[in-house]
Amino acid sequence: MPHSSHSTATAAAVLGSVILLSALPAGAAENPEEVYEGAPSPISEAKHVVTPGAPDMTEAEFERAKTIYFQRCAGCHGVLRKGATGKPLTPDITQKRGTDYLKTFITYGSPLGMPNWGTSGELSPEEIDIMARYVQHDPPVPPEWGMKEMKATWKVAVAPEQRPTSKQNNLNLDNLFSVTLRDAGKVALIDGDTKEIVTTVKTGYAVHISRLSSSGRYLYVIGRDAKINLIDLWMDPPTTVAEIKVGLEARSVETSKYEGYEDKYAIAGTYWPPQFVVMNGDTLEPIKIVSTRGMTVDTQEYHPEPRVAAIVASHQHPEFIVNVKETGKVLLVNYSDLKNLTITSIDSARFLHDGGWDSTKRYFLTAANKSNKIAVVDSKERKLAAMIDVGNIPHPGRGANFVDPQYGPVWATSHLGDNTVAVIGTDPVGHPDQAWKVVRTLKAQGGGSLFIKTHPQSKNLWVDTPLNPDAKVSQSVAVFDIENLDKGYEVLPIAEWADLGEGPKRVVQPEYNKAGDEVWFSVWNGKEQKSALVIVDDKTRKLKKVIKSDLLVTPTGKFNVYNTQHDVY
Ligand code: DHE
Repeated sequence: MPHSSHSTATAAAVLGSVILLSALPAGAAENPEEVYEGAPSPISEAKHVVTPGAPDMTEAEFERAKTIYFQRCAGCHGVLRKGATGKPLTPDITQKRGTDYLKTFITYGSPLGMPNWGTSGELSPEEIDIMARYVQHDPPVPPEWGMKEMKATWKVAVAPEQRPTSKQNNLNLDNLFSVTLRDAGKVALIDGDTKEIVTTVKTGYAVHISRLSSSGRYLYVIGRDAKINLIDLWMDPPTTVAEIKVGLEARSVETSKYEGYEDKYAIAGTYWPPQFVVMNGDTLEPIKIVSTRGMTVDTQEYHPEPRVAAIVASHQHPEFIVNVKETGKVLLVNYSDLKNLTITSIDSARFLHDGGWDSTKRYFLTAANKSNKIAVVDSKERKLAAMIDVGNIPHPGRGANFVDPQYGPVWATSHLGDNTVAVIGTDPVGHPDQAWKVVRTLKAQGGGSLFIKTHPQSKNLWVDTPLNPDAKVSQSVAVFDIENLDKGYEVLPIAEWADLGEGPKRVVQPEYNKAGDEVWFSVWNGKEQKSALVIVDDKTRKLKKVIKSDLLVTPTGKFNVYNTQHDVY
């Protein structure tokens, strides 16, 4: 066995699995601040640290490593490197491994998911050397971000009383799509009827998700840098009316949907600092900040960095349902009395990530990804309904609800770590024997799946695989016939249809239009390369339209207004 592969295998065995999620398309190595001239990233505000026993680094090398770590590594390993989807990388572990060993590991990656940063060309040998030394030092701790910092970044560009009292544009808002233009620090609003780009709106860097207010008037967009834009869809064109930076790194935003609280509150969860904040829905004024630091569900040890992952709004109570990744707790945050706040804390398992509602919107199904489980929260009774064993690293996005011809109402997730789709019964009344059990396991194209989707009007179940190492698989999508699930899947060559030339061209995140007769895919290429959106006719599975434009830089998530507003998936 050649020396390098031997070292890689050993390194993988010791450091274990790390997930490829933070791997970006080639060309995505830019400093976020070059792209988005917003507030500095947490790492640039964290101090230079020198740790006994760790190899020397110049201040310039340390700065460079901080930036790389934050862009490429923190998503999986955590800012404090305590580990989550990726293994812990604290000096007590890394110093024992030593620089050469760590360099090999970073260069070649691991079969279990650590990207091959060296052999893929994404990091140079010099950068790998810097990173191998950097992780042997204590992690620099970024500053906290409290009410004072939030208020200092909070701007209301158009006060609620100055906003229009009726819709000023001719858009069919129900079928508008908010599309993340990841590396451009923007979203594109695309008319789902004409397929025209209506406008682009400058946002935070690498927007993660868009969500709608209960009425559908306001669009909330959150960047990885924790900047939120509140966009008024009634204006012509839709425009940012308020913004705030709620922390240094974030992934989730949601709005109050319970009767009587429509459009009243918004909530955002942050990765750093580990906390969430409840804001006024129409101004983003921060009202209440709650830390998530605390004990883990299993070993009941203190965790200094429990990051906020997915958040959904309850339809049963005036509550936000907040996934806390590292402690494995689901928090039901009751917003009916923010001064005397009630939070129900439900123990599930580590590390909570994404999830969505069952078709009745009573049960929230969410991935505890490194436990290979789906937790089911009964939002009505405010308790855990079930913990279900599924495949390797479930990653549902919001999941897919449909009626299985044999087992009745089900919800499905695909997986990052294997090629399976777990189909789970969700009807405890009509199908009690199947409820909260995996009723079928489908085999799709491969591992590296992030999102799965169907629509109540559709008979298709779409499974993407953007992080599969085989380009043929990452550039195509699998589609199952819901009425004939045993028949296997058809593969559609989405990236080939986009006809873009060079690049990774990952096909990511199926999203339906309002009618449920079209499904949209992003063909996510490098920042300097051409990307596109590909629209497929859902009935015929034939290409309907390719949207190409110089404006479409690195499109990833797409959020149809109606479907997002009403939790249709
Ligand atoms: Fe995501 C959803 C976190 C990498 C695109 N992503 C989510 C959610 C979380 C999350 C917590 C659920 C939010 C909610 O519902 O409230 N994502 C993370 C990470 O921590 C991670 C693993 C690593 C990182 O460094 O960010 C990560 N995500 C990615 C990507 O690489 C993707 C493909 C492109 C990107 O922007 O970085 C990506 N994530 C998305 C999208 C959604 C999402 C499109 C919403 C899907 C949906 O249909 O709801």
